[in-house]
Amino acid sequence: MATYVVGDVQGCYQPLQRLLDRCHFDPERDQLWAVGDFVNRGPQSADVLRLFRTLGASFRGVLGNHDLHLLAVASGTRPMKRRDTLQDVLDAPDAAELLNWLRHQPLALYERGYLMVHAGVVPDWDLATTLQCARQLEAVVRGPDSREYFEVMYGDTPEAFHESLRGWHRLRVITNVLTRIRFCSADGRLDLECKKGPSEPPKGMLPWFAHAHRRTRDVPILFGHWAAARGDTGNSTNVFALDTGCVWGEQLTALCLEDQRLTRCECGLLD
Ligand SMILES: [Mn+2]
Repeated sequence: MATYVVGDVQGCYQPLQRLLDRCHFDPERDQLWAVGDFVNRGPQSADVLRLFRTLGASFRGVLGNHDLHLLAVASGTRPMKRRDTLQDVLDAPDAAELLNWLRHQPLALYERGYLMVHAGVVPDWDLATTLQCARQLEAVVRGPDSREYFEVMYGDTPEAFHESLRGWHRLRVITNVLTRIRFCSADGRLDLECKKGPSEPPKGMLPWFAHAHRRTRDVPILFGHWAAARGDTGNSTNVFALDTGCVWGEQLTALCLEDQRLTRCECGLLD
């Protein structure tokens, strides 16, 4: 039995298939985990969702910012953006099943000693706080108030999480931490603008995983979202950056948890 954790697939169904072939992935025996952003920008979002859903108990995944965006668009609260490639999901004969499956995926997962999130965590969050915050957001995404939430989900404020935050503000900053963070300050202020690599932080900021006092530093963390990191977290250990820019013409990465080996597959969308 092996567990393969893949980076941001973003609708790149064919590279995903090639990667799984290369790993000799067997759904009867192995598990596939995905760090979020299953959909968008790539050509076959519906096929990716269908594959993941079909895997049933052999699949674990967390939602990314593009997955939440798809749910917002599908709920009718947000228009499609110019570069979105989500129409194949909305037009799919099984759209309702795919979207219902998607909205029941978690925002953070702790399993077999690994924490999996799409983007990251702030220094002040320990494992319990991270999971608690994720559960609060999941309840809303799955619940009767989800359309109301999707209307207020977008935005970069509040710039930091505080335990005293309530309501939509609290949920929005939780969303931004779990699905959008790259750089933050030591006291947890988010920079949601800079998309450069971890070695080029804005002034007063560090990559979220590089803060020395980060409360999750003893928990191995699997994450995606940061294509410019190219899988490289510098001197930071115990963090696994799995987005290697497949949808941008680079590579899709799978980490095997049992032997820590990386398998990569060229994007090759054009072949
Ligand atoms: Mn992302």
